[in-house]
Amino acid sequence: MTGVTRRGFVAGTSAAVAAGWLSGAAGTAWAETGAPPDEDGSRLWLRYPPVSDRGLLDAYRRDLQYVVTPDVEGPIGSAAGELSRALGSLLGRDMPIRRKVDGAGPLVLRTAESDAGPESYTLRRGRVDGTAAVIITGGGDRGVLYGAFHLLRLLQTHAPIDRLDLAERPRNPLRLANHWDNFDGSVERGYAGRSVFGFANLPELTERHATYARALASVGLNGTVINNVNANAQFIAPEMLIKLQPLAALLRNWGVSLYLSLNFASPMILGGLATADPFDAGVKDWWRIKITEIYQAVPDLGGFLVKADSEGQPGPISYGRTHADGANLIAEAAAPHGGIVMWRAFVHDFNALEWSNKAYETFKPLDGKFADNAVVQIKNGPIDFQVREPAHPLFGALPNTNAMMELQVTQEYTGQSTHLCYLVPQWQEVYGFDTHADGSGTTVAKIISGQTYGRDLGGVAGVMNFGDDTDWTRHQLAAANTHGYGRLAWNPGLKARDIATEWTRQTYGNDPTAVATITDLLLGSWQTYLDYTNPLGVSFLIKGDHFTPSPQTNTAWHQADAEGTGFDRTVATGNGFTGFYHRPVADRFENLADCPDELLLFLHHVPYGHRLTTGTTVIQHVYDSHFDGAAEVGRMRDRWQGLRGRIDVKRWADTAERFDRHREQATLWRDTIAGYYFAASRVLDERRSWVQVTPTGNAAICLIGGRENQVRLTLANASAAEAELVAGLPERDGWTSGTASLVLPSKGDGTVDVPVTPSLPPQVLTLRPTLRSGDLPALIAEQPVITAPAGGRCLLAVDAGSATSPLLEGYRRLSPADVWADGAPYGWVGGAPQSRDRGIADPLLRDFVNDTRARTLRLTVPAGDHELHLLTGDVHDSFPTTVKLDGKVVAVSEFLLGGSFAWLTISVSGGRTVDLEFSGVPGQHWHLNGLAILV
Ligand code: GCW
Repeated sequence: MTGVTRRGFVAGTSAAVAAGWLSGAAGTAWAETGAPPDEDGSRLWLRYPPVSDRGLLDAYRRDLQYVVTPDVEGPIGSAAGELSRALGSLLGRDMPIRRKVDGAGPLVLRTAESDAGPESYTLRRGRVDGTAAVIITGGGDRGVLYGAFHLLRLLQTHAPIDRLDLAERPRNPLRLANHWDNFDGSVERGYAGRSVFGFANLPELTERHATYARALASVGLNGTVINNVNANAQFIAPEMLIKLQPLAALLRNWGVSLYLSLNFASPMILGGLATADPFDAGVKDWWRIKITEIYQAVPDLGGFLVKADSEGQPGPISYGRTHADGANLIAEAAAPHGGIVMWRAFVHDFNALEWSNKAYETFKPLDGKFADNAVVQIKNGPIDFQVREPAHPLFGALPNTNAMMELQVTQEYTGQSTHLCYLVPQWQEVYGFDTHADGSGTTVAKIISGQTYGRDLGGVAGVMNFGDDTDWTRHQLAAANTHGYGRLAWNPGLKARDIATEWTRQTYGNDPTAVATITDLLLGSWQTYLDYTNPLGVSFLIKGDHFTPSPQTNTAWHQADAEGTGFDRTVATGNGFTGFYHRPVADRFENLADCPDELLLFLHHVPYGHRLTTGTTVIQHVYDSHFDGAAEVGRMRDRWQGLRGRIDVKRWADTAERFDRHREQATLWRDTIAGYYFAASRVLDERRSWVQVTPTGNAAICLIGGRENQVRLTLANASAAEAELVAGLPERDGWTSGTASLVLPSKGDGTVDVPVTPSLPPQVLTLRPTLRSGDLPALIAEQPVITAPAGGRCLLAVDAGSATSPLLEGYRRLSPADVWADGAPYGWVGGAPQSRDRGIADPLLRDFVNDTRARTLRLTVPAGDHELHLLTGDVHDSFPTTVKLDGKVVAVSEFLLGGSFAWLTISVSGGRTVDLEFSGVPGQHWHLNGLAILV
C-alpha cells in the first residue's frame, strides 16, 4: 500500500488510484505457451487484462472509444473513471473521458428518472446527438455505477455487445456488508487477517480502501456496517466520528453508505449514565444528542445495527423492556436524520434444547411494534449459520414488521479459509424457501425484499470474509462467495452456475478448461462439505473453534445414543419448533414420512435403521456420505492440480496448498464422524471395514512434561472379524512414546494406555495417534492436549483455583485465600480474586482464579533469569487475560474458545519479589489456571 493521498481516493476518478490498481496487471498479452503472468489476488474480480479474442476486441474497440459523462464527481464520476481505466486496459488503448459526444464510439453515461428506482439502469444502443452510442442510463447516480460494472462484466467474460438491450433493478433495497471488525483491528470469525479498514490509522486511507469500495459497488452492494455487532462503544466517540469522515466520503463515491454497530449500553459507557433503560428520559436524550452528533460528522450515514441481549451484549431486556422498545429508542433518534436501525433477532441462551425456538418466541409477539425505520435482521436459519438449516420460521411470521435476512459470507462453520465451500447454492435454497405465509409462492426472497407485505425497507446483510491478507480472503476461491453474495442480493433469481461462471471468468480469465473446472469445483463444494460434516442436517458436530470436528463435545445437538440420532423438534414429541411454520410446511416437517431427507436429523430423532427416501438406512448414509465426501475432496484437489499452467502460477500454487489442507481436514472429518457414529451405533458399514481410534472423554487432557504419562485411547474394530490393533503416539520434538495393543472382536471396543513422555516445556497441541491392524484402514480422530512441566523439575509449580479442588501432582495450591505475607512464596496483595471449579476435566484445567477487576499476585522469584509460564483458559469461552509485570504489560492472551487453553511465557529476573497484575477486557473475567518456573 503506497502513500496515495486521501483526496485521490475520494475522487473516484483519480489517476493516483488508477496507477495503484492497474500496476502489476497483466498488461502484456499472454504468451501462447506457459502460464499467464503471476498475480497475487489483490485485485479480486476487478481484473481487466487485455481481451484476447481478436474478433471481440475489434468489435469492442469500434463501439467503445471514449466515455461521455455529465459528472466527474460522485458515483457517476467513479463510474466514468472505472470505465476509462478498465476499458483502457481491456482494450489496450486510451479511453478518454469527455463531457460531450464528439466523434464515433461514445459510451454515454446519463441519468433519467425511472419507475424502477434510482438504483436501476438500462444498457442500450442508441443515438446521442446523431451519433451511434452505447448508453448507460441510470435511474440515479448509483444506477449509472451499477450499469458501468455490468458493461465491464460483459467484456471481462467475453460477451458480445452488439445487441445490447437490457434493463436491471435490484430486488432488495438494503444490500449490505456486515463486518465483525473490532476496534483493535482484529476480526471476529475472520479468517483472512486483520480488519480491512485499518481503524488505528484512520483518517488515513489507502489504495486498499478504494479497492474495497469498488468491489462492493461492482456487485451492487449499497451499504456497509464496518464494526462488529459485539460493539465497542468507542466507535461513536467524538474522536472516532471525525476519523470516519474520509472513509464515509470514499464509500459514498462508490454508492456505499456507511453504517455503524451500536453498543446498547453506550449511554453508560460513554455518557456515564447510571442506566441504558430505553424508557429513561436521560437515556433518550443521550441518544438523541449522540445521534445528532453522529449525523453532523457523517450526514448521509445509513444508520445502525444492534445486537442486544444476545451472547452477553447489553439490551433492553434487563430493564424489563422489549426488543421493540430497544429498537424504537434508536429508531426515533435516527429518524430525523433519515437513518434506520437494523435490530438483530439472533437471541439465544446457549441452550441447545431451546436455541431453535428462542428468536421466534421472542420476536413473533412483537410484530407490528417496531418503528417504520426499524428492520429486524434475521439469520437465514434458526440456529447459527450451520451448514444446512431450514429457513428461519420468523420469515413470514412478521407481516407488520420490516424484515431483512443475515447471511454469513465468512465461513465460520463452513471450513473457514481452508475448505472450499461455495455458499451461493445454500443461499439460494433459503431465498427460494416457500414459507406459504401468504399462500404458496411466498418465498423468503419476496418477504425480505418487502414485496409480500408491501414494505419499503428490507433486504439482506452478509457477514464479510474480507481481511487484510493480500488476496482478501486467504483461500482465493472464497472471494467467489463475496461476489456471489452481492450478485444474489441484487437478484436472488440469478442462476448459481451463471454467477460462478461469471466470477471465474472475471477472476481467472476465459480459458474454457479453467472456467469449466473452477465453476464445477465451486458449485459442487457445498454439497461435498455437507457430505463429510453434516449428516442429514445435524448441527454443531464441531469444536469451539467452529472448525475442528468434535461430536463428543456437542452431544446435545446430535443426540446420538445406542439406538439412534437426531434432534426431535416436532410438536408431538419434541421441542415444538416445527409448529412455527405455516402449513403445509409445518406438516411436512412434523411428519416423519414427509420430512425431507436433508433435514431429517435436524427435525427428528430416528433409529439408525430408519430408511431414507433413497432406501438407505440413516447409519449407512452417514458412512457413505462421509467416505464419498472425503473422496470427492481428493478429486477436487486433483482437478485443481490439472489446472497448472492454465492460470498464473502464483494463484494456482496458493490454492493448490489450500486444497492439500482441505483434503487432510476432510479426512479428519470423515474419520471423526464415521468413527463416532460407529462407536455409538455398533452397526457395521455394509460397504467398508476399518479399525478406529477416538479420544476418550470429551475434553482436552493434561499431560505432564518431562516424565512418562499414559494416554488413554479408545479403539474399536469396525470389521466383520476379530482383529489385533496396535496404537501409538507420534514421537515429536523431544517426545518419546511407546505402543499398546488390543485384540478386539468384530464390533468390539476397548481402551489402551499408551506411554508417552512429552518434553518438559509447557505446550498446547493436538495429538494425532497412530493405529495399525494388518491391512485394515484406520480412522484416526485427534486428541487435544495441554502439557504442564513436572512439578519436581520446577522452581515453582502452582495449580490455581479454589481452596478445596484437587491439585495436579507436584503442584502447590494458589487460591483466593493466599494473601501475601512477607517471606511467603506468593500471595495476593490489595484484594483477592474469585475462583471457579467447573468440576470437569483434570485438576489443572478444571479450576482457576479469575475476576473482572484487576488483581495483583506477589511472587518470590529465586535469583537468576527465568521464564515464567502462566496457563489461562476455561471450558467456556474466555476473553483475553492481560498480565503486567512490575506495572508493564508483558503478555496478553487471545480470546479463547471453550475448552481451549494457552500458556503465556514471560521473562523475569529474580532474587526479588515481583508483582504480577492480571486484568481482563472491561466487564469480562481474566483467568489464571496455573503457573510454573522451570529449574
Ligand atoms: O455465529 C455466532 C458467532 C459469534 C457471533 C454471533 C453473532 C458476532 O460464533 O462470533 O458474534 O454468532 O452472530 O452475534
